[in-house]
Amino acid sequence: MFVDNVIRHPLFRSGECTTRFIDTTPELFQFSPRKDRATKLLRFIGEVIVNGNPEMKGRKAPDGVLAPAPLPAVSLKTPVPAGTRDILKKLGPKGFADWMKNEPRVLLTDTTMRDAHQSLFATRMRSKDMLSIAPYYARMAPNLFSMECWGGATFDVALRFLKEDSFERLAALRDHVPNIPFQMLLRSANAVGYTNYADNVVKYFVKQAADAGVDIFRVFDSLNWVENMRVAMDAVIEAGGVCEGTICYTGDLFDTSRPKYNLKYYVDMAKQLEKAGAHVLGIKDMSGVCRPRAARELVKALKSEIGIPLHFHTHDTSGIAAASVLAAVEAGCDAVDGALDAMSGLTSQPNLGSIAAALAGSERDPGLDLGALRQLSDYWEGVRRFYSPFEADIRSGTGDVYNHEMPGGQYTNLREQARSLGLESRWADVSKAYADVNKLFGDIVKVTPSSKVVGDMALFMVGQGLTPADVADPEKQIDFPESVVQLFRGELGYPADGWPAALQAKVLKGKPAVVGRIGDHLPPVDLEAARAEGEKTVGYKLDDRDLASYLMYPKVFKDFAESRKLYGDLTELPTPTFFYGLRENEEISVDIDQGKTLVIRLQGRTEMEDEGVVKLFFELNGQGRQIRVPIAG
Ligand code: 3PY
Ligand code: ZN
Repeated sequence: MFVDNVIRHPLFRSGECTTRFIDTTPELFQFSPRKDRATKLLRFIGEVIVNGNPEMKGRKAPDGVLAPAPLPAVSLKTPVPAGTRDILKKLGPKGFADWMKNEPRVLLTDTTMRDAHQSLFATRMRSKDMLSIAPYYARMAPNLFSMECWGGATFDVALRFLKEDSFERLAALRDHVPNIPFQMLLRSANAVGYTNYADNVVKYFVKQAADAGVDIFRVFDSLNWVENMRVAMDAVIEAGGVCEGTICYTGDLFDTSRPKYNLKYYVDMAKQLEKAGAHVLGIKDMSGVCRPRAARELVKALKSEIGIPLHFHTHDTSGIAAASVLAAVEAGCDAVDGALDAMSGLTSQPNLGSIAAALAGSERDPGLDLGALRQLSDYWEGVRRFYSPFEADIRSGTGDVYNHEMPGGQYTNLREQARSLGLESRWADVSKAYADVNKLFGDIVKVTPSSKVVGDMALFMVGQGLTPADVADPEKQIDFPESVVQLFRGELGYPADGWPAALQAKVLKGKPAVVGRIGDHLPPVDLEAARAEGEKTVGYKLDDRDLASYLMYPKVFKDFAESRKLYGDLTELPTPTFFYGLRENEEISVDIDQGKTLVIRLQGRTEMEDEGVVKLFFELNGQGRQIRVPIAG
């Protein structure tokens, strides 16, 4: 950069400069932000080429250069038509809920940008791949009920592993899609984290999410404890959002040996949620265990017992989830979730395009353009190839899900955790242990974060060779994982019937459990003090959204800020380059700052030079650039 400034300087060009030229020409040291960005990007790409993206450790990159995902043949000059969000804006949350109930068609949510990739490839989808297709959604699928595109694990993974700002993702998507409601998954008092936050932090976070573009908040509690949901639900209502108070479905309605999760359990909870102000009732079958018969009976019962519309969500881990969706639709469910075809099936949602086609022409025809859905799905098929190293090695649905009841969104992550502990070849044992832990814990709802604790314990048991009898044996000394101790202390709340007393005593080893809701014991966080502390940590001013991220994940946010300082904003890099680097002579273009494009080509490299450094030769917008990358030790 410095050399470029020298060469371009008029005095240097005139040949009239003296030996004092550098000392007397301070502007040589002023680098334009654009050039600085280019250097930072080259530094990142160089790092990936030489040392690999840390995310790829132990994974094999796809062979060959990956083709770009094909965009639909629709002009983006076409004006954005009015869509479902315009109805929401006009009617407000309550009127919108009434509208949902009165619609004869079934309304469809597309989960591709959140749950589908969370469940298929460990939440690794980058903003770039979402933002490229987003304006087409606005033009081609304005009648979608919503796009689930935020929350759940995406918040954390974006910051931690993709080095992206989740709020920036949301705001950019919002700019591209003004006409379809955005939906997020909110873990009540756990917000988008794995622990209970202070009530004022939850409220603050919800307000930022609503301001940045979330319209519909699917609020659930990982133990189905309505008391623990109220703060988040109130915050959503106060922020003007649609509050989808949600019951998490587990077990089997018709299994008389597990009467705990019977129809009455769900209807009672639904009534509590309606009373707590939910505009919509979510039925969240996170593991995909709600069989067609159960879906039909549940929807029928809820339809007759509560007055708010129903929204059904399931996963296709069993391979037959579409049957449950269709049963729910036939029983009168108002809205259902699916993932666009190329991102559906297995641990993801059932196939949205096929559901729409199956219902076309019926009285519940969702009214979507099937050709448009196909084109959007063609794009996703191309995108999915970018992420193949992150996919779990599963090829079919499995009835075993009815035994282990693992949430689809956890499946690939837990498999990943097992892999990192060297337990992947013992996956069958891990699944069996997961079911055993559920029984030991008293047959609980398993969804983030309670599911993570069950997963931690299952890995612990397999790793340590512990049987369920060992765990239950009061005489056998066990140092339980910290997350298990926290669970039994009541830090995530309580299941309706409490924890099994004997195991709780063994886990807590005499330590007291929290009485009541943990939020009642956590003092409010001084937000301005937290902002000051965060600013000191990262070395720059935090706006309200930064503060919300910092409050959720202080250490992750600090690491993210450091990555930004070193490499700049990486969002615009094509995904194959981000994960796999560039091959010799491969060329990419990266749009930075209002239509400014960098064309980057790798021309060549040296093998290792002295002191463990590799030199890379790039062409940047036609000019040669060298980057030296130390080989990581
Ligand atoms: C999440 O909380 O991330 C989930 O997807 C739960 O199903
Ligand atoms: Zn889900």
